[in-house]
Amino acid sequence: MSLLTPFTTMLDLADGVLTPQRKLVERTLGDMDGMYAVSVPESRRNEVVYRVSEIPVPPAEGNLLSSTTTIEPGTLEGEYHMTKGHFHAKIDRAEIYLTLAGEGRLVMATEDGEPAVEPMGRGTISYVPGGWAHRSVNVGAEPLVFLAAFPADAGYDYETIEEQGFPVLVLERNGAPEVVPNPRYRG
Ligand code: S6P
Ligand code: ZN
Repeated sequence: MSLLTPFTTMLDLADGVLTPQRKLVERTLGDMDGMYAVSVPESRRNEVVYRVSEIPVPPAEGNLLSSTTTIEPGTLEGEYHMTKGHFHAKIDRAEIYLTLAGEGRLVMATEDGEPAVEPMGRGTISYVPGGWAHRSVNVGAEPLVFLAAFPADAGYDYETIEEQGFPVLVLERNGAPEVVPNPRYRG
């Protein structure tokens, strides 16, 4: 068995920035066209919705991947800023989120379309069991920042969510978040 060398990363608890920064993915509203209830207007396509900083390790069974996600506050016509959401390609792989800053909702769904919504806030540890697709939604006025840890061989299945959506949406109604059925869900 070849061993990895131990290493340390610094995390800024307020904004999720990792030092050294190894792998950074930025998602704009344009990257997410088709995932919101309304289509993304040309004027907002370049707006960054969230950033994911990963601490890469080889995707072998037994290794642990970790990453921070920072979702900017805001909505697209009342639908809060959110991540794309995914099942894990190895669908039984679970995951833990530790929220560091901000206020959010963790929207989950099984392949059968059963939804679950859990609160995210500074200090919450969210457990995403295997078999549940997951999407994080920033419902606050500040960036939502969380640390994720999951098996390195989990992988990503984005296609299912791109095709079906989630069974529920989180919308801003009278200034507060409300979870409503997704009329466009195709599960
Ligand atoms: C990975 C974990 C998170 C997300 C990140 C962005 O398993 O769930 O690191 O990748 O929050 O979400 P998404 O859906 O764009 O990958
Ligand atoms: Zn995941």
